[in-house]
Amino acid sequence: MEVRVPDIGEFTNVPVIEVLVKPGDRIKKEDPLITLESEKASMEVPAPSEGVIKELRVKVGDRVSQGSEILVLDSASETQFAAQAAPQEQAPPNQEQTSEEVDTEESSEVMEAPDAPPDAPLAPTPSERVVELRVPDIGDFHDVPVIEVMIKPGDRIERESSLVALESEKATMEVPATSAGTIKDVALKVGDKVAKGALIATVLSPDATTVPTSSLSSTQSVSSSPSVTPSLSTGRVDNADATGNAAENGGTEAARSNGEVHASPSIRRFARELGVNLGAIAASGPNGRITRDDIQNFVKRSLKEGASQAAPTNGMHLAPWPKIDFAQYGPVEVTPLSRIKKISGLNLHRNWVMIPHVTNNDDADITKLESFRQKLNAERAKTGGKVTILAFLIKAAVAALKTYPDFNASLEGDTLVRKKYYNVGFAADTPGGLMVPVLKGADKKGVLEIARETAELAAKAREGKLPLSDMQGGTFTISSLGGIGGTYFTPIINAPEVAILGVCHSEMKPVWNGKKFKPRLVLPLSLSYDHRVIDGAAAARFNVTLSEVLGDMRRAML
Ligand code: CAO
Repeated sequence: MEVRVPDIGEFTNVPVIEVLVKPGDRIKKEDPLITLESEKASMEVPAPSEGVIKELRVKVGDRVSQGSEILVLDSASETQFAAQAAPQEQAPPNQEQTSEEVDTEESSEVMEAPDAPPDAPLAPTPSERVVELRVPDIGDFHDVPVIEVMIKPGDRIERESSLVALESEKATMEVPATSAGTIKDVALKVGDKVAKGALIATVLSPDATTVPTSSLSSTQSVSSSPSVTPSLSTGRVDNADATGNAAENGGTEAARSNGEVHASPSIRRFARELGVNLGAIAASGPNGRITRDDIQNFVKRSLKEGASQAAPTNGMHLAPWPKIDFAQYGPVEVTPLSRIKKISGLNLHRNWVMIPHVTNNDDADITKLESFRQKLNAERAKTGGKVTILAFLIKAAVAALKTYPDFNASLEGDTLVRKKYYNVGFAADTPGGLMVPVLKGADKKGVLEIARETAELAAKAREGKLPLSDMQGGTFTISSLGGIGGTYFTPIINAPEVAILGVCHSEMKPVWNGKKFKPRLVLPLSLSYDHRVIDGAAAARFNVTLSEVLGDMRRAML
């Protein structure tokens, strides 16, 4: 069946601001399909019947009137769907639940309000008068439950500030103030049921002019339509700036969280179900409207932050990061971190915090290897293509990884995934920051080929031309600072790998051979490993094996 825009009263050419369904979605009768927003009201068009969405005929930004096509619904599967859906259908949230949620929210707002009004009732000054704020004509609705009270005695409100939210089966409505001033008394509480004319609050108003409740007439025609769910967002849509400014100028959190937000009824309902304060969410929708995605992203982020805070601090109550104005002690230069630093920083931080690192240091005697390398480079001087120690390190590391497969692995929960391929990443120092190109299939390549490829990859990294594919699939990483200096350091494991080899500058050192000290070229090795996977003994053995191979590269052929 073709689903069309029902009678939406006087509204024509109303923009579609949200499409809440997509082809393939199974929907129930009354599920919201799209949200329309005129200057005066937000409206959700509900499904006239249950079924499966076949095709959408509108997109965000389209303008529609009564009779415009919205989508094609396959209601043929209705019976089957109804049969499947029936047992899962949840009872609508009872009033008690809703009240509890909002009550909790409210009481915390009251507790947090820094300038809670004194208990004594507010009295009008000579220039003020007491104005009663009442529920306006809300169309066909009677006995509508109050689901949010957005004001409390002492609050300063603007004309059009939201006072209370009402929610019938068909609509969520926010009632705006018809007069500005200071709230004297609030006559309603969450859970009360109201109809037209019910007293909401009294306000001490310096304002002689009070907007008559009939200013909401444009919305009444919407709400009188049985097939749409309007939101009486008149005040919010028209006065978004004024409300925002009021909050900035010292409005309480409660006022900000309720007055500024702009969201459709189903989005408000969704937020309430998840216990999310809409005031805390950055809106990405048109006209500053909060979308379902905004809420989902907010919840995901909150869960992630909660988890990442809970794991490392483990109840240790870390002190907040010191905030110091460094310029007070002398001149400073402020530079934002590069994009690469920001990305690698996040990964390094996670890996450092989440992996129990241990580093095993050892020395390799590379005297013979270095003389061979120099001979090799002398021979190749004419053809070019220098071989650095890195190529031998990669070759030797593969030999050690084959001997100790747990180092060429990843931890997935309680399972160790040992990889039968050897892709060795190496840290490259680039102008933008640290990058880790990956040399694929290192076990199948000779030292010369490895030297050529690592030089090419490092050059691409420094030029910022390294494709993502050249940074993926690593099984083990080498971080060589040998060309720069240092003795030992603690490299951070490149998760989801379980070990990383740090290499520093080789030095000639006197080494005792059992009879006398002999000058040997010693290469310092620092192997960091994930202690959840690798024991200290295994790490020591790995380093011994690696040193033996570097001491005699013929072992790499075994
Ligand atoms: N001992 C002594 N000399 C060494 C050495 C070592 N362990 N390793 C390299 N060298 C020498 C090289 O032989 C070369 O000397 P010659 O020019 O005389 O031959 C010189 O140092 C420069 O080498 P290189 O750094 O250009 O080449 P490489 O293959 O050794 O390393 C690369 C390539 C990409 C790993 C390196 O350039 C680099 O970026 N290293 C920094 C890695 C890094 O930042 N790690 C930290 C990560 S954690 O923050």
